[in-house]
Amino acid sequence: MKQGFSIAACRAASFITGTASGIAPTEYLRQSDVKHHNFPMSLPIIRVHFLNESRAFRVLWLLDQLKIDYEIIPYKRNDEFRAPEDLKKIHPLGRSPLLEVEDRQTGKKKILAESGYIFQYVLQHFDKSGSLNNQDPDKAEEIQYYLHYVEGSLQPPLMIEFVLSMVKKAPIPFPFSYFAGKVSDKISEKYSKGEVKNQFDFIEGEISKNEGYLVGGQLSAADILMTFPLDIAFTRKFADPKKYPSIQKWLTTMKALDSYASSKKKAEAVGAKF
Ligand SMILES: N[C@@H](CCC(=O)N[C@@H](CS)C(=O)NCC(=O)O)C(=O)O
Repeated sequence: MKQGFSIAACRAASFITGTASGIAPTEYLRQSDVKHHNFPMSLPIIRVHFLNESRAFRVLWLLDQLKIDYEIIPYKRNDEFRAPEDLKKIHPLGRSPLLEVEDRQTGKKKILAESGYIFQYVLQHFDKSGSLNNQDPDKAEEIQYYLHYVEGSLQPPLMIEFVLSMVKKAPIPFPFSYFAGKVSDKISEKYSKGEVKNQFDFIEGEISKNEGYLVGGQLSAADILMTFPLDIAFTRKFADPKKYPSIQKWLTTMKALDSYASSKKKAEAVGAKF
């Protein structure tokens, strides 16, 4: 079991680092730069392996905000709300988002996993003008921090709340359903509910002191990455929007971006639900 895991992990690492692909992404330019300057180089083909009703949406949104062309490869969740096995053919962990980057000249491909890493990669290689970064180095570091924070600290208690809510809805016969509900409430009360509050209080404070955005009073990649978990936490009632006016206002600002609407439209065109 342990060995199986480490083999999978090694395979995953080789997928992710995949420098053998021969792609030199640092040399790519934005499509607009390419058109404008008539450079012979072109952007790679970018495909987003997109699981329905998932955090993968924010990768589409990021690419749209940067005006980068991409293809969507859609996957539907199964009856257990899990990803289909097909996704494991792309990456051993079978999670979404996955970003496929194909060199137009050589046809070589690399697969990138992990939302924060995908964001970091896209920003580094395709946001040459730094439109979603910050000129101030300290602020740029804060953006990097959020790329780790979102999955490392914010998502875990939300995930626990989600799993506990599933336990409460599960078709378990009485009286087991009653005890399962009690245990779920206890875990939520002792850990995840308080931890969600802790995280939301922190984010509320950051947005209110940063003039309506997460970093430096302006839109950055951190905002696009963080929108999904905060929005879904309100929708699933893991946090009360009334207690977090700055987050609520920020969500409205974020959803008013043209790139939000255009990426959503592209996802809906391939059958995505939100
Ligand atoms: N930390 C990973 C998490 C990826 C992940 O768990 N994605 C979910 C979608 S929201 C998924 O693929 N779930 C499928 C499953 O659990 O079967 C990331 O940020 O990319």
